Amino acid sequence: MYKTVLQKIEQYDNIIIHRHIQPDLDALGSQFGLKALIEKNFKGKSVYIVGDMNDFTLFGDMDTIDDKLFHDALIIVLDVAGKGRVSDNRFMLGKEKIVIDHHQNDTDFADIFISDPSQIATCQMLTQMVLEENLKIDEDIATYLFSGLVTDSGRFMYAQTTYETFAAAAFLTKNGARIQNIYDAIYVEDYSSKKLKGYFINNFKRTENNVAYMKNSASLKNQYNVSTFTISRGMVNQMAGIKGIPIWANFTETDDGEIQCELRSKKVPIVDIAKKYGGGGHALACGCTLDTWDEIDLVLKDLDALAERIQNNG
Ligand SMILES: [Mn+2]
Repeated sequence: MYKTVLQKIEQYDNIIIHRHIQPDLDALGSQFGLKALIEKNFKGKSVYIVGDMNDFTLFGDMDTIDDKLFHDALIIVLDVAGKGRVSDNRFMLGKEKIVIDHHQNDTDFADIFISDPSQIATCQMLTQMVLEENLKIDEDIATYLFSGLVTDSGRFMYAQTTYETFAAAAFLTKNGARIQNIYDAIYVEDYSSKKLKGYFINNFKRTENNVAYMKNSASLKNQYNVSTFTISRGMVNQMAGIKGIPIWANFTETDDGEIQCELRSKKVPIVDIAKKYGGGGHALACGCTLDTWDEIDLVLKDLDALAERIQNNG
């Protein structure tokens, strides 16, 4: 599956690696990991990583590069398949574009699309590429790839955690992944985020059929001195794991007045509801962006109707 990717890398001198906006550790881990993999396994390649940054700075910074570099470059986009969520839109200037992604989304721009929604992380896909193609690896690469594996699997807890996930973890650990460094970064939290969790747990609401939800105004982030991302993606699972709650949703107003929706479900797929409102993602973990507060109630209505059907089917 990955042979064409390696053949393309062989053909280009300049390679630019992108991933989705608001990167999580699977986006960053796969991005830093693939850069280091190319540098270790190919000679004479210039590899760059670009995109927005947030609180995850444990691996270092992105590269600052000139527009000119894109014209004769191979573009590799990781952990996202749709144009709209790729960070640094100069990827469209590239000569050829490869997407490697594990989300359940189609691509609207890639020349080569390596897609496998059965995999829990893009970092797991890249680890399989290393194994299948016998690529050289070192402690840094193992650490980058482990970070995406452990976080996208919810610390090896989500349903899509498979034999392949543990096989990848074993292989990366054997090759020197600095697990403790990653855990130090992901298990320590600051005061304000801990307080924010308390706010969530104490204030979330339920629909008639037990869809848990929160509506957050843009000012909440100033109140707790955190980012929109911390509230939106970071807090949605404060409503997870509650008996009798099959679906939970987090609606967060951005500074631009849009509403970021994070939707989660225990068992029954909800991604079609996300898609109905222009979003996407995984079957059980997905999202969309709304223009107005009023639309939140439409999404909630759809989720509640689904929750009712779940209830009636036992
Ligand atoms: Mn991912």
